[in-house]
Amino acid sequence: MKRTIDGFFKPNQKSAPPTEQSTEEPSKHETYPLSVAQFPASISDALGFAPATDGRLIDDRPDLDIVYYQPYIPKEIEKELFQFLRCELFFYRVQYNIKRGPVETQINTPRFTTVFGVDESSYFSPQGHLLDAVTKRPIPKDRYKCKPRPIPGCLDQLRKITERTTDQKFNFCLVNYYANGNDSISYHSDDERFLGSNPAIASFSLGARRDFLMKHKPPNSNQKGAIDSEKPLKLPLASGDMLVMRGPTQSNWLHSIPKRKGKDSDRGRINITFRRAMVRGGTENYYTYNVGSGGVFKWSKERQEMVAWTAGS
Ligand SMILES: O=C(O)CCC(=O)C(=O)O
Repeated sequence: MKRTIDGFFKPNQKSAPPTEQSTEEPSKHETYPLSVAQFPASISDALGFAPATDGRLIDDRPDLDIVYYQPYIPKEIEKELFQFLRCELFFYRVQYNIKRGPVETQINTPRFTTVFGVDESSYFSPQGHLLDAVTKRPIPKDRYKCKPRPIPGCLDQLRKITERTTDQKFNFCLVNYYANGNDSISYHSDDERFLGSNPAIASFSLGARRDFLMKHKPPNSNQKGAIDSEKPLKLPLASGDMLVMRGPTQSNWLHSIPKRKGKDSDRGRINITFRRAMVRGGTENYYTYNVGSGGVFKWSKERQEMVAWTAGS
């Protein structure tokens, strides 16, 4: 059913109606533990109206260049889109070890993560085969230690819309799921060399409102930490909002989603970022830290939480 513009401007619904199933084949791939459904027509059609508002430029601080859409996703589908992605995607709770001097510490990533895509040296054929970007032939078997995954159809639809809005090209989609206010991401910048200089990153928020804090890196320093005394810039990201961080932002600013108490802290939030990795190192890095080597988690409608998933469950 195609929606009309009149239908689209009907008053917002408080809660999402049950999602209709798409008639299109779900996305499947040998690297996926489960298939991923396509967007139902209700989401697909309304996405044609995105962005729902004009972006606001935030560039009033040194080295900051952000476009903030409040919202980007049409209000009519923001809840349904959140529920659809939480149900359809599979996630990981990644653990890894870091060595500080002689001491090895285990890091437990404090949120659920998943990732799709491959860097510029390769691409997926429509049949899902990884091909070399130059020769257009299957990649050598030893190109990657990880197993890159194609972006499933639903997220790829959002990627294409985002590319048109931002006039940028993206080959990676990272998804975070913050189950509640205890899940977080600490101050960091997405300034890895594999993203090239001045990378543009488009970042979507769905579900619970969470604060996005930003601090300028200490001037003339390679230090990772921010200046502690500085008051952070706070963007109260709401469901459907989208941020484009671009230009000198990543090389000069840190960002974080701190833990949250009180209002909205019992609700889940999805963050989707689209990025462009230029070289193989980016692919290895993203799969190591967003898929890892542990088990799969899937949303349970009965239990209303992410549960460990095993084949056949
Ligand atoms: O959840 C967010 O809005 C931020 C996510 C983020 O900073 C990241 O994935 O690098």
